[in-house]
Amino acid sequence: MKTAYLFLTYLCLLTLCLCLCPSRAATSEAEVLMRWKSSLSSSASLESWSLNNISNHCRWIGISCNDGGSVSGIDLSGAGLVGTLDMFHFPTLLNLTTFNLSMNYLNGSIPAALGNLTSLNLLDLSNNLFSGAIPPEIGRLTELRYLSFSDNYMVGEIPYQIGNMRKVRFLDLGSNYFKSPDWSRFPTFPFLTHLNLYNNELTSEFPHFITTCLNLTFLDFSRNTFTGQIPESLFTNLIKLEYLYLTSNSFQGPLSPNITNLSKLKELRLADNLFSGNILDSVSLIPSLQILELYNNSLIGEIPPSVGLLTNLRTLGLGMNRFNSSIPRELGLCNKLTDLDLSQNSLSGPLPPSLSNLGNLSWLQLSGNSLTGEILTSFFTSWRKLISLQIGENEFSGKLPSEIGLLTNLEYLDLYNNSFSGSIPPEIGTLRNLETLDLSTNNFSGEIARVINQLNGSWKTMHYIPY
Ligand SMILES: *[C@@H]1O[C@H](CO)[C@@H](O)[C@H](O)[C@H]1NC(C)=O
Ligand SMILES: *[C@@H]1O[C@H](CO)[C@@H](O)[C@H](O)[C@H]1NC(C)=O
Ligand SMILES: *[C@@H]1O[C@H](CO)[C@@H](O)[C@H](O)[C@H]1NC(C)=O
Ligand SMILES: *[C@@H]1O[C@H](CO)[C@@H](O)[C@H](O)[C@H]1NC(C)=O
Ligand SMILES: *[C@@H]1O[C@H](CO)[C@@H](O)[C@H](O)[C@H]1NC(C)=O
Ligand SMILES: *[C@@H]1O[C@H](CO)[C@@H](O)[C@H](O)[C@H]1NC(C)=O
Ligand SMILES: *[C@@H]1O[C@H](CO)[C@@H](O)[C@H](O)[C@H]1NC(C)=O
Ligand SMILES: *[C@@H]1O[C@H](CO)[C@@H](O)[C@H](O)[C@H]1NC(C)=O
Ligand SMILES: *[C@@H]1O[C@H](CO)[C@@H](O)[C@H](O)[C@H]1NC(C)=O
Ligand SMILES: *[C@@H]1O[C@H](CO)[C@@H](O)[C@H](O)[C@H]1NC(C)=O
Ligand SMILES: CC(=O)N[C@H]1CO[C@H](CO)[C@@H](O)[C@@H]1O
Ligand SMILES: CC(=O)N[C@H]1CO[C@H](CO)[C@@H](O)[C@@H]1O
Repeated sequence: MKTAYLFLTYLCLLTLCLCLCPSRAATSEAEVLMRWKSSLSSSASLESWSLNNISNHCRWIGISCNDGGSVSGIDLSGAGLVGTLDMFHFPTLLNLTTFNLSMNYLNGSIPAALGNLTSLNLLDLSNNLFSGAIPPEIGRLTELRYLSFSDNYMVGEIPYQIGNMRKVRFLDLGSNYFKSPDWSRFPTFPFLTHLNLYNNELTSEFPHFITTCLNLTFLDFSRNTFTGQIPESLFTNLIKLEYLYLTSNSFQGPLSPNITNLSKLKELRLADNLFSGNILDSVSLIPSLQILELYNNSLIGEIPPSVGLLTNLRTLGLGMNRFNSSIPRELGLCNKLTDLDLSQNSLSGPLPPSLSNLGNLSWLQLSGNSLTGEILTSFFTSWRKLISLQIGENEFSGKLPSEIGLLTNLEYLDLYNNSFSGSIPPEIGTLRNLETLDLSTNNFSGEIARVINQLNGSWKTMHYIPY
């Protein structure tokens, strides 16, 4: 009954509109939007979308129109929508240039008819529950500048038809289950600046077409299973790169000294791969670097004095490699460092006194080396921001300065398996944020129990703090 009544109302409105409304096309746009709305199982935010208001649809929430009163933009990001795009009638909304449905709960697959929206500039379907593959019809969207499917449950090969989008600047397919296509069918994208393929199931060698996208500033391949060497042409061609993330893949081989040519790099993240050789001399000549993550590779040789040239560094992660020099005193010039990880290498010699210049350090991990000598009082008087000090499994010796009590932010303290001697400074007992403490396997003497008793409730002890 109710449905029939609604249908009649609908028909009357339609007839009325044919005579009264500004344009028939506009009305049918409103109708198809209404039809989509009614297919959604949750659309509370779309209250203004109503049949009573059909002539007013350019002022509905999330809708914008062109001068002719035709829908040109839909932005319903974060609108709490639950449902699918199955009932979205694309062929009626051909004036759409921007379409943002990010951060909803939309599921099902992306309809092939999306390819009808040939005027589309911006398509953001990120952070939904979409599944299925990218329809090859996507290749009809030749005006797209911005495309994101990131953070969905989409599968299949990335269709080579994406290559028709010659104007695309921003392309984000991150955090899905996409597989490698035949990359050789991909052309160059002359305008592409941002390419994100993070966290997919891509298994090929480094796709060649990337090194022809000369405008790239951001490239993220992290968390895939790419293999093989990085092509030389990446370093010689992509000289605008500012962010290069290849973390957690199976890339291998030595990196070319020509990496220096990437002179605008701010963040270089290559951790968890099989890279070999030593590139520190080369990357030291990129003064814009702020983040350098190389941990868990097979890098060898010296940490060269030239790292001191990297005065903008905030993060230096060299852990889990085979560096075998001493720590150069020039590292003390990198005084913006907040996170320094040299753990699990074969570094030897004492900590240079210049490290007391690193007053911004929050995380210092030197565990698992063969470092010797004493921890200087001047370190503790300057490392006031330290949250984590992990220097276990080395050969440090001497007394632990009582100034350790100045490290009031300290949460993790690992001195395990060194040769520290003398009494444990009672000041450790005043470190109220301390959660994890390991002083075991040292030559400490004195009333340890007294100190431990001063530690209050929140701490717990571990025998070994894994990397
Ligand atoms: C029609 O839409 C406008 C703009 O969103 C809104 O202010 C108005 O309250 C709506 N009227 C009805 C009857 O829903
Ligand atoms: C697109 O908008 C124009 C007005 O700018 C209008 O004349 C035309 O009918 C619209 N096209 C469609 C398919 O709605
Ligand atoms: C889509 O909307 C979200 C949330 O407002 C915003 O963060 C995102 O930048 C928008 N997408 C584009 C391409 O503008
Ligand atoms: C979409 O989600 C609904 C529940 O909200 C579920 O019933 C339906 O099966 C899902 N559809 C697909 C294609 O996953
Ligand atoms: C890079 O993009 C700009 C416009 O943003 C364009 O003018 C230029 O031709 C592009 N450069 C290359 C090498 O394609
Ligand atoms: C570095 O690039 C130059 C061209 O700029 C090239 O001649 C040279 O062979 C490259 N070096 C390596 C190690 O590939
Ligand atoms: C080191 O990297 C390899 C290769 O990506 C990975 O399989 C392994 O789990 C990583 N090891 C650790 C301890 O993270
Ligand atoms: C460090 O390792 C390199 C290469 O494995 C080796 O040639 C060199 O002698 C080692 N240096 C030291 C100080 O052990
Ligand atoms: C901490 O870093 C800032 C820049 O981020 C720098 O100006 C300052 O000198 C550093 N502090 C110390 C104690 O080195
Ligand atoms: C302590 O480290 C040394 C190497 O410096 C090692 O031989 C020894 O087994 C370690 N002791 C314990 C208890 O882990
Ligand atoms: C008008 C128009 O372009 N219609 C197309 C919409 O998309 C479907 C599916 O790709 C096509 O079959 C139509 O021709
Ligand atoms: C074009 C360019 O800057 N090329 C430089 C790349 O880096 C090497 C050093 O590895 C220089 O010799 C080139 O001049």
